[in-house]
Amino acid sequence: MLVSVALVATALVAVGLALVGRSTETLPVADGAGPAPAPSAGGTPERQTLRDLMPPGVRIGTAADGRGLSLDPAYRALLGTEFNAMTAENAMKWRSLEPLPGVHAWAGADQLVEFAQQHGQAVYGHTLVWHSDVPKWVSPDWPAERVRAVLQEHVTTVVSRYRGRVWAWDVVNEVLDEDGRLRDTIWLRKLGPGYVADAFRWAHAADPAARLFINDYGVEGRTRKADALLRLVRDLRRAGVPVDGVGFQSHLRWDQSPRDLVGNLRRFAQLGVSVAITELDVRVALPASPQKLEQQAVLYRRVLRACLAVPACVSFTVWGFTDARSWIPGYHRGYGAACLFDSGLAPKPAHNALMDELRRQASRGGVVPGPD
Ligand code: 9MR
Repeated sequence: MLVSVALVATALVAVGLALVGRSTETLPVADGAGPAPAPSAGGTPERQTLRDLMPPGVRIGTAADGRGLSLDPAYRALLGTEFNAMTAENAMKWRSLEPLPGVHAWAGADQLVEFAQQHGQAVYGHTLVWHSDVPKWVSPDWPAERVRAVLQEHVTTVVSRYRGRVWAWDVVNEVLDEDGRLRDTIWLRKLGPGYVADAFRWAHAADPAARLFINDYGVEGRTRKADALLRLVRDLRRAGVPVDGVGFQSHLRWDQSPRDLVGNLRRFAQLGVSVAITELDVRVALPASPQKLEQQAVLYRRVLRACLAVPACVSFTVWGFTDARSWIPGYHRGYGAACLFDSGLAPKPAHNALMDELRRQASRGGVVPGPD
C-alpha cells in the first residue's frame, strides 16, 4: 500500500514538474551502480524517505563522513536510504588526498564513491581549488610556475581518477571575500585572477562530462557578495569558461532568513547555469528548544521550496544529516542542533517539514504558490 502511495506521489511530482517546466534530465549515478533503485527501495515498508519523494531532476544529497560510514551501521543505513546523492565532507579535499607530494591517499574518497555506487547515489565532488585544506607541502614561497604546475596536476589527477563516477565538481570554492572581491589567497597572489578560469578549463579537459560548479557561502540571498558572484559567473561564461553551475552553500542560522532566495536563484539561472543548494544546515543557539527547532524547520522548508521553484535547481544537499556528526559545534561556539536528525538519529521537525513539503507539492501537482 505504502509502495503504491509512493509511486503515485512520484508520478504526481513528475506531472507537477512538467507543469513548471523543469527539465527531467536523467540522473546519472556513480558509474557501475547499475540502475537506481525503485523510488521506494530506499525506505523501509513503514517509512518513506526524502529520496522516495524527491521530484525527478532534483537530487537530495548530504555531506558524508568516512568515520560514520565505517563505524556506525545506523548512520550507513540512513545515508543509503534518505539520499540519492552525496558529497564527501572532507575526503576529497586536497590535504586529505595528497598528504605528501605525489603520494595519494585515495582510500577515504574511494570508500565514499563505492558506497554511492552500491546505493544508486550520485557523487558531488568537493572541492578542487580552495584556500583551505591545501597540503602543507605546497609553499607560498615557490615561484608562480611551480605553484601553477602543482595546482594543475592536482585538478587533473583527481578529476581523471573519478571521471564518470563524479557527476559534478566544486571546481573553485569560496573564491570571493566578504566584500565580493577575489579572496586574497595563495592562488590569487601567485597566479592572478586567471586561476579561476584555468581551474575550470583543467577540470573540463580531465572529464568533459562532469558538471562544473563554483561554490560559495553568504550568497543565498540578495547580498553584495551575491551581486559580485553573479558578475563573476557572467564574465566567466562570456569568456567561454566551462562553468555549468553555481553552488549556494547555505550555512544558515535559525533566526535569519536570506532575502529573496527564489529571486536570487532565478537571476543566476538566467545566466544559463544550473544552481544547487550545496551545504545546507541551520544552526540554533544552544540550548535548542521546541520553538527554535520549529523555526529551523521553517527555514529548511523555505530553502527546499526555493530550489523546487527554480527549474534550474538540480540538487538540494544538506551538510551532514545528524547532529551527532555536524561541524557546527566545533566551529560556532554556542550553536548546534543544525541537522535534520538528532544525535540519536531520530527525525527532527525539519525532516518532517521537508517530507511534508514534498508531499504537498506532489499532491498539488507542482510548486505551491506563496512566499518563499
Ligand atoms: O564540515 C567540514 C569540516 O569537517 C572541516 O573540518 C572543515 C575544514 O575542512 O570543512 C567543513 O566543511 C566546509 C566545506 O568544506 C566548505 N564550506 C564550509 C564548510 C563548513 O565549514
